[in-house]
Amino acid sequence: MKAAVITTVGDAFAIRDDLELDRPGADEVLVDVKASGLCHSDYYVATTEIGQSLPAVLGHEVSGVVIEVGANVVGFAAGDHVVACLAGFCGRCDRCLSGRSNLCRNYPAGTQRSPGDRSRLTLGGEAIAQFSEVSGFAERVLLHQNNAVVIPHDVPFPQAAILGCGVTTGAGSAIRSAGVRVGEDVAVIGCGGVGLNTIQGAALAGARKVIAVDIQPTKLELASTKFGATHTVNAADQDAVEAVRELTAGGVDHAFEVIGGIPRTLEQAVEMLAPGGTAYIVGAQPPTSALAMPAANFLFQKTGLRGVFMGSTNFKVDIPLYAELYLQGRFNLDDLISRTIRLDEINEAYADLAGGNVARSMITSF
Ligand code: PAD
Ligand code: ZN
Repeated sequence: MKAAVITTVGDAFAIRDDLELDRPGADEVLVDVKASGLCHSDYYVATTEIGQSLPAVLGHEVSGVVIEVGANVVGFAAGDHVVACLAGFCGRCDRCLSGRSNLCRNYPAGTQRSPGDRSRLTLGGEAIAQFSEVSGFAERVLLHQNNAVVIPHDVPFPQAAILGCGVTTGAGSAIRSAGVRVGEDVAVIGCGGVGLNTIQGAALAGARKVIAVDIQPTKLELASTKFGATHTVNAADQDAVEAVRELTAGGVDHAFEVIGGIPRTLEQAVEMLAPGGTAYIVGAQPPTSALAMPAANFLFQKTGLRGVFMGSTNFKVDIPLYAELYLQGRFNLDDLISRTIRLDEINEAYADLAGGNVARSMITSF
């Protein structure tokens, strides 16, 4: 099988055609990949030392067609269109059984093969790490059934793929994690593939002001013309905190940091809150990233700071929901796809993402 492999942090993705993918185990679904999105998280893992086991096949934003299912798989059949989601769950713990699979106590082991079992992915007989239980920069993926969901045939594959991470994380952070309510004010710092979805999630939930903050005019334009931002702030030209406080007569109810790795923008998210507001850490933070903020401000401003993983999604519910809203014309997936590429163009496409030029590049040819 062909796939993009990372062997050393900081190296370019190497395209190889000699990987082996195992046959489906009892709970597994083998999928022919049709689209695979270039989320910033994979680039972050490829370029930052975070303890990821290597060599690995990265990629976690995938749609495709089921080829074969294991003996215990329920609800999937060959020919089904599916989306992968790394927010896997065991389905047996108290969290899962009380409808909060996003807080599964057995994540991620609950959907991994047991230690000692054959690795799902191998190269010359040696195990290759399956990043996020998906490894989507590949021709095929082998998923636990609790890392995949069936979607309608009429959602195009690139649009479907982004449901797996950019949408569940972005829109979910507004709708599920923050529970944005009608009339609340929201600021989103960072309008990439994830942040644009936070913006449209907040708009869908009925926010009054949805303020997009970025340093790229093209992203701000996209945020306001296609995704429901009511106001834009170019943080390269003005102080983001002052601008947001001015636009809202003193701060927002919810501020989302959707860039990652820059402690200053996280502080900005907290500083632009109204009394009682909450800031959310959505962007990925390296293990060394630390905040130094006056604790008393949280006390007297009654504010909070909260980490959000994958938009608190119960993805078996949320992905079909966003797919249906898309088919109804109420959720924009089309303008998230900046361009489609071949697997062997992955390094150039990530360089463009790092430059801030694209919302999402989608691999559609392998
Ligand atoms: P992206 O690179 O598409 O978007 C980042 C955006 O931030 C770009 O539009 C930049 O122009 C903008 N930006 C950069 N610097 C600044 C600044 N100083 N002020 C304002 N804007 C700025 O990334 P993405 O949307 O794919 O991902 C965003 C983050 O979310 C990234 O850290 C990724 O790893 C993380 C993520 N988290 C989860 C989760 O579960 N928490 C899931 C998926 C992705
Ligand atoms: Zn992602």
